[in-house]
Amino acid sequence: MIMSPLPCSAGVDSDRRFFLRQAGAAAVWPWLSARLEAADDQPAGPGPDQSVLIARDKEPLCLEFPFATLKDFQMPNPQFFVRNHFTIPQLEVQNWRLRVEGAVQRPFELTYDELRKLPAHTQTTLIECTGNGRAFLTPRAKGVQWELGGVSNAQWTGVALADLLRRAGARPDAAEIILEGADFGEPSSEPRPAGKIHFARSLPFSKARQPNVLLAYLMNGERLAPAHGYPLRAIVPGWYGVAMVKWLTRIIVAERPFRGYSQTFDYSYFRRGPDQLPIVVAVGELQVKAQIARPARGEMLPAGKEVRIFGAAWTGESEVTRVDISTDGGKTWQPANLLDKPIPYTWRFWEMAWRPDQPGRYRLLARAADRRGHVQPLERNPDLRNYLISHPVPVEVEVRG
Ligand SMILES: Nc1nc2c(c(=O)[nH]1)N[C@H]1C(S)=C(S)[C@@H](COP(=O)(O)O)O[C@H]1N2
Ligand SMILES: [Mo]
Repeated sequence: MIMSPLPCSAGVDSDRRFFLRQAGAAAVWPWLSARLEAADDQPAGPGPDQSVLIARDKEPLCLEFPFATLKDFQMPNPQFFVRNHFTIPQLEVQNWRLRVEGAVQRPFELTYDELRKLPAHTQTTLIECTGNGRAFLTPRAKGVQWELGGVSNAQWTGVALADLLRRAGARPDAAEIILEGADFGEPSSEPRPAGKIHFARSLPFSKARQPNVLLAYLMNGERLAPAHGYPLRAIVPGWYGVAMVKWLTRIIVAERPFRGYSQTFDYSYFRRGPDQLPIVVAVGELQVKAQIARPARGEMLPAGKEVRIFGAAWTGESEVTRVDISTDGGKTWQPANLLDKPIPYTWRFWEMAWRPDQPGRYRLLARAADRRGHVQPLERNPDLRNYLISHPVPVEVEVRG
């Protein structure tokens, strides 16, 4: 494959030569070159705090945010949930490259420094794992047993995927963009391909071209931690986490839909057409959803005292416009108060004051709706297999006199 030379890599070299000329004497050369090497060696950001997060899996590492402690709109990096399928690759930016290839006129490769010199964009985006809430499914569904904390929101900074596709001259009739990570291993369940595979996932070209789809190197203003994809990961606003490939090393412009493992045998569900025949679809856009953070499941509350019911709601390519709360297991509903301003692709906090006068057991439910009129389904649709868990999950509390 032919790599076209990049103007900015030439820029780096001439800067360095200029700098060396300024430094002058030959005697300083070994010392200076060691210093320059060290300057290129940008470290990864601080990783997850395992004393705060709930370990759902040690290897590959899966850590849940304790959702009952929710308070920050932007989740501090050490508290952001983690979902890995394989061992975290330990990448060094000096050796790391991003390749853009496939159905393009000008395939190219970027170094980390070259990438950091491209125009940067910032986008606040929520990541939810498609299995979030799985622990509440009956019968038990296979996969990581997330309760409510397979979700977090952060501010991401990086380059627009669209800019790189333009630079490569992606064919306008391309079907999809495949994102490949450096991590690899054997998938844990059948059916699966033989041996080790890399984590890879595609986006339709129409989605990949949106200016808010980023390849991010900063998370809340800090370098990504190795657990979150250092040095580079995809951010796909409005989609489930599985599309936000970490440890990105390759972008392939594909002329046909990509039927890779993580969007066929894994991370897929059934949708009924007008003829009622179930067809397999890859997990993509987020479902509208509200979750109660507090009170927490099993909490004891004093009768006759006001309680604040508090949580968050989010959706895909729309905006949360309504959250309703039931304190009687779904018989009656009252609107919650939506807090702050809606920011697309993030979560919106909400609250409702509740004063339970009678002692007893109460089932609290939250149900969100978005501007398009999508409403959380009250019942679980079994066609969704072990994914897209968006029916309201009851929070049972006890009120004592
Ligand atoms: N390369 C790679 N990217 C990946 C994954 C992975 O295992 N490998 N997991 C995906 C899934 S299923 C989710 S939910 C998100 C989780 O991102 P986080 O660990 O930063 O929270 O990363 C996605 N990107
Ligand atoms: Mo996920």
